[in-house]
Amino acid sequence: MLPKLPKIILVTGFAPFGGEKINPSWQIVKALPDMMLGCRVEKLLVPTEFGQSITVVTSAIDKLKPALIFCLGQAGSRAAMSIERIAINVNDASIADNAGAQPVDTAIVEHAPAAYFCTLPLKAMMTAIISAGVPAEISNTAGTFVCNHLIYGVLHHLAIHQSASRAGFIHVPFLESQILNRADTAALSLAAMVEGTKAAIIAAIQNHIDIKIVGGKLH
Ligand code: PCA
Repeated sequence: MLPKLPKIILVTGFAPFGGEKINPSWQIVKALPDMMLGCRVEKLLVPTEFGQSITVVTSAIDKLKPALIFCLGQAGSRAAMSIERIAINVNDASIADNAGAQPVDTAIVEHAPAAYFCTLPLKAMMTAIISAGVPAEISNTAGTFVCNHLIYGVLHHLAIHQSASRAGFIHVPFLESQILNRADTAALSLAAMVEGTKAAIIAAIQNHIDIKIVGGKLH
């Protein structure tokens, strides 16, 4: 019997923050095709805000019931597309979010696990991105700002609802247009990051029935 492919894939990107005019994550998401390997690609713009980001994405998950969830965010200090391995139960913001909130050393969810592993096939995605000619790496920290907050909230939501959906996070470098006045900072083109993201999504769909990474939680 042929494996049943996921029908809906949710891909999210963030609004600009920290004084930037654009956020490459949403530019990439907007440029993705609407169908990939027979799956419908749902695209969602997420506010760069503690709390609200989780509400917006978990509401979409409840409505759409996507089999695979890819959250993207900007990490301006990075030179490669970074596939996150883990989300930790900590908010520790060094700048305010877009609603003015700046939580320091707080839990994302009180009395919840210290961390969750992302449940997408990290290595297959990394290999696929590199094969598309785009730099990629596995990252062992998504930071402690809104990106880590969102993916922790998503993985916690899936865990408490015993959902079979799988979720992960890709941090992306700046776009070239964002580094014009800081030439020593890394950047990638939009075209490259769209190709890299497409390759990662295709790899995850193809691995959907044979995921090597075992999702779990750390206490
Ligand atoms: N990057 C931030 C939040 C929104 C985004 O695109 C982060 O890395 O936490």
